[in-house]
Amino acid sequence: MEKFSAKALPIAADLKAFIKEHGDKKLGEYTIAQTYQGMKGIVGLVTETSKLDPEEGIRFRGYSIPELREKLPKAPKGFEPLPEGIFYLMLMGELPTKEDVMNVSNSWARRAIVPKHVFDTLDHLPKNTHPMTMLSIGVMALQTESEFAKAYQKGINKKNYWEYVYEDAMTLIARLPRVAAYIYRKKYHNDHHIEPNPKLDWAANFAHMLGYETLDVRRLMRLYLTIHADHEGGNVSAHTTHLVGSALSDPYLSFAAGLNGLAGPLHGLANQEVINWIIEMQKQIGKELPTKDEIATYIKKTLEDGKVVPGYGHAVLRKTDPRFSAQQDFYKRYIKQDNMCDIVAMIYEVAPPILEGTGKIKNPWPNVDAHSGALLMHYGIKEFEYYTVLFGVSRALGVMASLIWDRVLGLPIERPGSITIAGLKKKVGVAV
Ligand code: AMX
Repeated sequence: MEKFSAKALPIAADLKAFIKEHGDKKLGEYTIAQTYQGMKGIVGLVTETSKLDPEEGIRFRGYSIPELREKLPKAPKGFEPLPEGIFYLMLMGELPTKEDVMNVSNSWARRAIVPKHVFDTLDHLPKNTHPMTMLSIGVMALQTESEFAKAYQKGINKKNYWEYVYEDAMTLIARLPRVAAYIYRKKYHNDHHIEPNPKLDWAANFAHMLGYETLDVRRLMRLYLTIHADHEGGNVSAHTTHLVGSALSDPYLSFAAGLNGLAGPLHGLANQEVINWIIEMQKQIGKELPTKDEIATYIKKTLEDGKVVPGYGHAVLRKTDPRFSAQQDFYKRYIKQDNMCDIVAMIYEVAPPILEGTGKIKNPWPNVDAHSGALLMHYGIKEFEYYTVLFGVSRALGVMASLIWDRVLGLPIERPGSITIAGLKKKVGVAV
C-alpha cells in the first residue's frame, strides 16, 4: 500500500492541477445518433488500467497481450503470465518483478479465508440458480466484511477513502476464487468441496479448488485470468462497477453490480452462448465435426432467425480480438488437436464474410468469447453455464484496480445528463 500511495498521490495532485488549468477545453462533439446508440465513441470516463484500440486491441498500461505473455513473471515451469502480475501492472502502472508478484500472491493467500455465512447463503439457493447469480449473491454475502463500509459509518476523511477501498479490493480478489470454486463443486460435484492450497499461485489454486490439477489446466487458467481482466472503462462490467462505486457503494456492492452486467448474453455470458450454439449446431447437423459449408448454412440460419452469432462482433474493436488470437496460440502450442477447437477455427474462416455481407455488423471478427469455451471443454470443464463465472473472477482484477484509482483520484459521483425524445426534436427544430 505504501508503494502504491507513493506512486498515486502525486498523480492525483497533478490531475487536480491539470483539470484546474485545462478543464474547460473541449474533448469532442457528439451526435444525436450516438446518444441513442449506446453512447459509443463519446469519451466520458477516465480509466487508467487499460486502453482499447479498435484496430489493434487491448493494451494494459501500454502493453499488448503478446508482450505481456512474454514480459510478465511466470510460475516455475510455467509459460503463461501469473494474473497477480497483470493486477500489479494495472494498479501500479509498471511491470512487476518476480518479487512484486510473490508479494501480491502472498497477500491474497493471507486474505483468502471466506466466512462461513457466505457458503451458508449459497447453500440456501434453489438448485437451478444460475452460477452467475450465485457468484453475485456470494459477493453480496461477502459484503459484511467491507472495511470501507464500516469505516464510512464511523466517519472518515474523504482523503482516506482509497485506503479502505484498497483493503476491500485486495480481500475481495483473494476470496473470489474460493467462492467461485464452491459454486462449481456445489452445482456439478455433489457438494464435494476442495480446500484451498495457499502454497499455489492464485490461478493454480483456483484450478485446484475446481478439481483440476494438471499443469495444462493451470497454464490455461493463468492465461484465461490474465486476458479477461480488463477492457478499458466503458464496457458494461467495468463501467457498472465504476458507476456504482461513484456513489461510494463499497467494492463488494460495486463489483456485484458489475457481475450482474457481465451476466448479460451480449457481454460476458457470450462465452456460454458460444458453446451452447456450437453444440446445437452439432445436433442439428448430426455430426461432431461439420464441414465449412454446413457451418455457413447454420450461421445464415442463426441470422435469419433474428439471433446474434455469439462470439462475433464488438462495440469498439474492428479486428480479430488479440485475446482470441492468444487462445488460438494456446491451442496450437498445448492441445494441437481437438474437434471443438477445430470447429472454432472453421467458424473463424466462414463467419466474417457472412457477417460482413449483412452490411450492418460493424465488426465481423471474433471476440474473446469465441474461443474460451472450446479450450475449457477440451480439459473436461464442460459445464458451459459456469464459464462466465471464470470471466467474472478475472474481471475483478481490472475493475478493482480501477476502483482504487477512482477513489485515490477523488472522482465524484457519476451523473450524466439525459434528454427526452421531444427534447431532442426541439433541439434540432423538428415539430413535436
Ligand atoms: N451476430 C448478429 N448480429 C450482430 C452481431 C453478431 N455477432 N454483431 C452485431 N450484430 C448486429 C447488431 O445486433 C445490430 O443489429 P440491429 O441494427 O438490427 O440492432 C447491428 O449488427 C449493428 O451492431 P454493431 O454496431 O456492429 O454492434 P453493437 O456495438 O451494437 O454490439 C455486440 C456489439 C458485441 C453486443 C454485438 O456484436 C453482439 O451482439 N455480438 C454477439 C454477442 C457477443 O459475442 N458478445 C460478446 C462481446 C464481448 C464481450 O463483452 N465479452
